[in-house]
Parts: sequence; C-alpha cells; structure tokens
Amino acid sequence: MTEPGQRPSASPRDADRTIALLRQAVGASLADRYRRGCVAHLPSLGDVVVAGDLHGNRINFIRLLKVADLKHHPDRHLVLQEAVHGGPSSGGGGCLSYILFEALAALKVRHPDRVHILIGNHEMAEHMEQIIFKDGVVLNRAFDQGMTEAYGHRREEVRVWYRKFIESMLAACRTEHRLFISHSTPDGRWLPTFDLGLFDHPRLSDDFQRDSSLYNLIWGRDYRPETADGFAQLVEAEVFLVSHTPTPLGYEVPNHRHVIIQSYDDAGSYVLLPLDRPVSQAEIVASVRRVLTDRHPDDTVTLAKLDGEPQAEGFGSGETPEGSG
Ligand SMILES: [Mn+2]
Repeated sequence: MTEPGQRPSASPRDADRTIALLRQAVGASLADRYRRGCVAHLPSLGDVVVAGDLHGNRINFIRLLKVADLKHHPDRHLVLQEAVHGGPSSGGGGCLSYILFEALAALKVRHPDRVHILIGNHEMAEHMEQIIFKDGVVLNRAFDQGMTEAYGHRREEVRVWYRKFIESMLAACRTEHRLFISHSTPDGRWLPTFDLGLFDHPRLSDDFQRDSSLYNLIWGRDYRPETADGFAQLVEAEVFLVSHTPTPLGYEVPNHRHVIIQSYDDAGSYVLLPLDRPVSQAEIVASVRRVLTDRHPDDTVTLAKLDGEPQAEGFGSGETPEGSG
C-alpha cells in the first residue's frame, strides 16, 4: 500500500487548528439531518457514491472526491470508511494516515448532510488502543509515531478529539430500498445475541469493547449464505454493501447478498448507485468502477494542499462549507 514518489514530508501541524476542526466535525456528524441513532437513512432521491476501506491512500481519496463531484450534484451522497492505518510512512517511520483521517473530518464539515463516515474496525482499534499487526508492524505504534511527528507534546490533546470524532461516526447507512451499507456484518455465532438497539445509540461511546454488537458488526467476516440471510432478516435488508475483507480485484461477491469493495490500492473501487429505487446485487456489481481509471494532472496539487493543513474550505476548490439545512 505504499505510494512511491508520493511520500509527503511529516510536517508539524497546528494542534489548536486540528482540534477546532475535529470539534466542528463532531458537531456536523451528530447534526447530520439523515442521522437517526448511529445510522444515516439516505433519502429516496439522487444517488450515492460508496467507497470501501481507504487505509491512508490520499490519492484514491482525492480521486473519489473528483468522481463524486458533490459540488455539481446537489442530490448526491458520499459514503467513506476506514481512513486510518496503511498508506505511506514518513522518513521516521510514522504512519501518515492521520492526514487522511483529518481530511475526512474536514470533508464532513464541508458537506455535513451528504458525506457519511462509517466506522471501521481500525478506527475502533485506535479508540480502544487494541493492538493490530500487519506484516509484522504494530499499526497503532506507527500511527502514534505519525501523530507525534505532527503534534509533538500535544499529541494526546489531539487524540482526545480523534476519539470524539470516531464516536460520532456511523455504524451503518441504509437506503429506503433495503440496501444496508456498513463496514462489515456479524458472524453467524453472534447473530443470536446481536443487539439491534446498537443502531439507536446517538453516539458510539459505550460500544468500544470486545464483543459489543458494534465490535461484532464491524469485525465480522462470515459470508455463508445462511448467515447473510439471518442478518438480512434481522435488519430488514436485501443487499449488503461492505468492505473490511481485502479484495485483490477491488470487489468480490461472496454470496447472494453481499458485495465487498475496497478503495485502498490501485485496484481500489467504488460504486455509484441510484437512491430512488431498489438496486439488486447484480446491479451493484455492474456499477463497480476502479477509483484510478482516470487520474488528473492536478491530483498532485490537491495532494500538496491535503498534506499541508486540514481545512474545511475544500481541497483547492475555493469552495465554502455547505449550510447544514
Ligand atoms: Mn476493516
């Protein structure tokens, strides 16, 4: 998941500015007009771009913003997930995915009712300080190192607000036509005790423990048809659009209900779906596109702005935040 030649310098960031941004992002998340409990109920109008795990890939994030083009599509929504862990490192070995994490916060401030951020297990692990390894590297430690390079002795102050932002994320998005979008779905053995009350929680504060329903929702990797049917019945859905499981081709169709997509590497993919009618699993699969199909020459300019400081005023577009009405 490295991006050769696109390695940003680990420049120090202004802790006060970041905290102010995160505070705004938490407010925007909780005031999202489509939010009930910790679920965004998308309206039966317009369309939605859904991305899978981003894992620090800033280039794919920038491409997704261009693809979604929210400015010119007032009835379009954008669903994003799992920014932290992965992507490029600083010279000092710090994980730079905090840049993307803060960019999601900035985007939520800019489009409070149309950008919806799903919680992934890596955000949950950061919140819980639960160690996650990948390829022999402790991802949390690398993430910590990146934050130390950016914020120095103020790292813990910023981290408090990282936690609050994570608590304000969504457990799921759903459409009026029985499409359920979440980071993952629970394993079969967790279904009998799965607490649907999770989705009524106004924010995810008491859910950060092992074997909570949130934990089981976003860590699950059980794609057996009978498990999919069981959860579909439980949440009254037809089709599940998830991420979480690596898919070398960008997407995968493991059973008759799930479509898995990821957005973190060159095969990274997204879907664009209408919201005003039901979409079948086959239609979702047919709509899968690669994020990088058409890169733009100005991507690197946008990237430089992203790496500079997080800001809600947009990434080089000169746009101002939308009202939250
Ligand atoms: Mn995951």
